[in-house]
This record gives sequence, C-alpha cells and structure tokens, in this order.
Amino acid sequence: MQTNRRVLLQGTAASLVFAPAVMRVTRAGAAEYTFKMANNSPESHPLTIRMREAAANILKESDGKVDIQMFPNNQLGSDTDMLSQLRSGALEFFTLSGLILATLVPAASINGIGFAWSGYDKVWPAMDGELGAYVRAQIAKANLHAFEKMWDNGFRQITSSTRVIKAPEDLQGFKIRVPASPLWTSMFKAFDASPMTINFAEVYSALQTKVAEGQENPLALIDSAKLYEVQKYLARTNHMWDGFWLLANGKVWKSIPDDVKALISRNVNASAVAEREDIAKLNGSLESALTAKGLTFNSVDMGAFRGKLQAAGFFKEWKGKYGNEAWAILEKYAGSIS
Ligand code: X2X
Repeated sequence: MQTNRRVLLQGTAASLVFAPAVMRVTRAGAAEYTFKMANNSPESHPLTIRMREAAANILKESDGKVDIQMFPNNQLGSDTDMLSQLRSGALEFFTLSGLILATLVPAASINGIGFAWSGYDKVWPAMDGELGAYVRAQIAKANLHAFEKMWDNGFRQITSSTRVIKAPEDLQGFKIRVPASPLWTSMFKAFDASPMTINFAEVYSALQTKVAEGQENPLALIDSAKLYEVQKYLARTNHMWDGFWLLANGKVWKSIPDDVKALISRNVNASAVAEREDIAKLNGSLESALTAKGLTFNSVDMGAFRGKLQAAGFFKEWKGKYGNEAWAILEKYAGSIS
C-alpha cells in the first residue's frame, strides 16, 4: 500500500512538473501557430466574410494547429497603422489596397491608373498573370509576401453630399476624400478637385461633419460602410479599378514550414476567387439597393473625364514614374493607355 501510494504521489508530482511541455505536445487541437489577420472593411463586406472563411478552413484542415484570428473593420487601427504593424511583425496578415501599398512599393499602384480597364475580363487575367507577378516581385523586395490571388475592391464611383458630378468641370474645387496614396492625390488634382488624404477608418465621420464633401469607393464598400447615410449623389464614373493584396510579414512567412505555407496559400487563394464572385453579384444588385437607401445615381461620359486627365498630362507623368517595362505589361492586358 505504502509503496503504491508513494509511486502514485511521485507520478503526480512528475506530471505536474512536466505538465506544460506535455500539454503543448499532446493537447488535442492545440494551436502550433497563432496569427492575426486584419483589414479595413466592415463585417458584412465580402472581403471580411471570405477572409473569415479562409481562416476557418485553415483551422479545420490543420486540425486546429494553424489558428488565424481575424480583426476586421480597422479594429487594429487605420491602414497606415496596420501597414506599420505588418512590417514590424506585430501583425502577420493584412489586406491592403495596392494603391496604398504604393507608399512603400511604388509599382503597386499601377492597376489604379485612371480609366485603364474596360472591365473585369481585362483586370483578372492581368492581376493573375504578368502584371500581378511583376507587382508581387516588387512587394517581395520590401520583405512582404503577397499571395497569388488578389481580392476585389472594385471599380470606384464618386459620391457627394453637395453636388451632382456629371462632367469633369463639376469636380473643380470639390473637397474629396482620397486614400493615402500619391496616385489618388495626383489624379484628383488633375481634375482640379481639392483632394484630402484620410484613412478609411475616418471616412464616415469626415463626410458626416462635412470636412469632405465627397469620396470615391466601389458600391460594395459604399453600402457596407453605410456611406449612403452621409452622401446624396453617386456618379457612375468607374474611374479606377482597385484591389486588395493579402500580405504576410516576410520574416514570419519564411519561418513557416512548406506544408503549412501550402495549406494557407491554397485556402486564402480559393477564398479570394470566391470573394471576386461575391462582388460581381453585388454589382448587379447594389444600384437599386442604394437608390432605395436614398442615393441618387447618375451616369457620366467617361471619355470626357479621361480626356481631362490626358490634357493634364496625367498618363504621361505616371508612365514616366512606373517606367516603360511596367507600362508595357499594363498595356499588354488593358490595351493602349494615353
Ligand atoms: O480607403 C478606401 O477607400 C478603400 C476602403 O477603398 C481602400 O482600402 C482603398
């Protein structure tokens, strides 16, 4: 009896001493990798819904070993803040507009050149093909990993609380919020507007307080961020196409074993492609939904807007900045731009 008891006690003591290590190895479903993933978009936006889907599938397929926690809607700060966190490693995964990423990787805004794209049938072959590969190679040089499939933000439309925008002249002196990116500021200066740089986290309040008269975004964001509550008019300008790169901190990404890398890549790329389809579907229904919520839509002569940019030397200036090689890849997919 005594011996048994002593053995039992020893056993208990031993298991207490070693408990933490034993638990880490054997506890069923314990995560081996815990990461944060963030974005600037509302819960109901397809970007957030599909990023959550990817994280859930990764958790399931890895038997709980790869646990990616999602922080949408600027919970971790503005795009500018999150980009710093991503670079320092405080944040591991983050979706960012290529145009904003251009503050760090200048080539990354190239898809946002005004009126470059006639439609998605040109955009996706470019971003899934050589143009995307070119940009991703530049991103890698900044020690960030960009996943292969870009996520859709969309073709951007101008909204306003003060005036109807029908012709380029209507933009004269227009106080328009633009994201933090030289390309956006340059483009709206070329329209003789008064662009002001504001992160998306502050857009609703900037419009509500009339610090800005207007802004420009794709329909899905105008709807999910409820910008229709603080805007009256929407001009169907389709003036640029914008997408999100899902980025990983480069050092963290390199430290992950290949099989885990493959599992993460496969799932985020599949969810990105599904997200593109979600946005395509929404584009078909959102004009009537937003009209019902109080926005008045008007169409524009896109040629007139494009002509204004041309006359201001916008295309020539940006071709010079990106260089002939990058511009040629853009034109290979988009057609001639000048
Ligand atoms: O900041 C914006 O307007 C947004 C949400 O479209 C981007 O991320 C570029």
